[in-house]
Amino acid sequence: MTAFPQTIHFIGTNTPRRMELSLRNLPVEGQIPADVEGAFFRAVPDNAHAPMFDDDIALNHDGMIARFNFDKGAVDFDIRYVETERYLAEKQARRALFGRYRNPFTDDPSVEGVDRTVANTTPVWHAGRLFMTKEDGRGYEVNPHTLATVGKWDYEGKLRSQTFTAHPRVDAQTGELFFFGYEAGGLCDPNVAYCIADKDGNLVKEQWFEQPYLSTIHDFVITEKYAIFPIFPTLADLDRLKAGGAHWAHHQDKPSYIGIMPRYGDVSEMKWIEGPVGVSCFHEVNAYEDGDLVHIDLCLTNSNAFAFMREAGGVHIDQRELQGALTRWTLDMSKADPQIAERPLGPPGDLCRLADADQGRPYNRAWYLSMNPQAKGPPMLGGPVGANFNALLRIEPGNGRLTMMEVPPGAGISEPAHIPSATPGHGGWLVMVIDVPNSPNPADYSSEVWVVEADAVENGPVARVKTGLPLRSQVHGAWVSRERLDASVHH
Ligand code: V55
Ligand code: FE
Repeated sequence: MTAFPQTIHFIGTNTPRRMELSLRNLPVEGQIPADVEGAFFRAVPDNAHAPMFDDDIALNHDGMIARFNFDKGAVDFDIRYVETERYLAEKQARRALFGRYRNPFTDDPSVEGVDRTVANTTPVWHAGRLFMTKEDGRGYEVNPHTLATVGKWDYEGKLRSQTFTAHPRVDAQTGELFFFGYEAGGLCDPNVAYCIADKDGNLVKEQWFEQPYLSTIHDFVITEKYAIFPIFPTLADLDRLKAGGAHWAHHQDKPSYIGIMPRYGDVSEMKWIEGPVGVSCFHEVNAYEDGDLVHIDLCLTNSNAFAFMREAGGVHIDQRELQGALTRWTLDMSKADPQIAERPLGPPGDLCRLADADQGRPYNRAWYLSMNPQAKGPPMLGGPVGANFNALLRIEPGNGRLTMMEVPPGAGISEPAHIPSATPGHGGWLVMVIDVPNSPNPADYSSEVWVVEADAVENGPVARVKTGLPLRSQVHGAWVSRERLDASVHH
């Protein structure tokens, strides 16, 4: 077998593990709260084969679906590959056949026309079904009980878009799924599909619009009235792809934009508002209306957070020199020509989470990951950008109140999921994976799941679930309650 390269995409918590396994009754320290009853799903990129190119990146690795099943205080762990068309083709060949991240011109000719998506970004639950998503293709449906791949999901043949975002938004009050797909008509197509599925999972609306440039639209946000598409100047180029180059290059000299339209409206009503130059954001926290004002809270940086997207654009900023802030952009929609008013809300960071009930509505708490300025030693290597976060922050955006959870020296934190509590007035719980080093060897660590009181993160975990294994880094995760799992379409 060919060796894996020793770059930031393959070391530390990005060390290839390539193991499908099931473990029952993991050791638990502390007490799992009764509210924590259901499954924590994680999307884990972990390439089954050594890559065709040594400059391969973690975003290009085969998606695995992992599950921590919390069953009345006991915890079981399972992880399996999503059996995408690409995974199955390479499994049969026993080697990589797909080349660079989102560049089909670098593939082995034997797989021309085979779907390239790796379904490695976000587990999405809607209307009794679980999907593994990646923004360059359609979602793959996965059986939430067996983790077997059911197949590609196209809304019973109704979906026209060839892509489905890894960041759809569910309105908790209506149960609707709001989603989009960019490059909707195929590679480097400027069209974006904006879609709504009703609470029962029927596709009820799909409209296409053109974006001002060919940007990577990783996330979007809704309010009660609006659908909002913040876009940033990290752009695709077909000629660069044909020459074997990168899909994305960051343009430090180009503006960002916000596209905003009524969420039940027509795409012809879209307003494009120019924003600051050169900035980047992968994840919005939330948005909501306050009279005519629309607040959009986002994890903003002064350049793209991925080194390979900066370098492809000739932007040379060291990862540690990146600057940013949790930022609020406010629009006054009573104006004919609304402008962005910007103010910082909190320290820089990413992988923000919200209570499901707060989606698109006035809210005053969110969680995200950041770097602890007082941490001892360097961050744990690994994760999508090559270094893991080591602080969990809880913020009250309305008043700036900030609390922090620390981890053991050298440990890394993956994105948490929020679990509501059945007790009135209780703020619920967070679950997340913490990778704790065992030795100075960056591949030698043990992964744990911590359960933390959501409104008292500074107290640390109430329970620690020990896998005894070094698990590979996830991208995003999702919590699904027992009630929802019991009512799932597949059993
Ligand atoms: C991101 C992740 C992706 C991707 C594009 O977090 C952007 C950002 C895991 O895959 O393909
Ligand atoms: Fe994301």
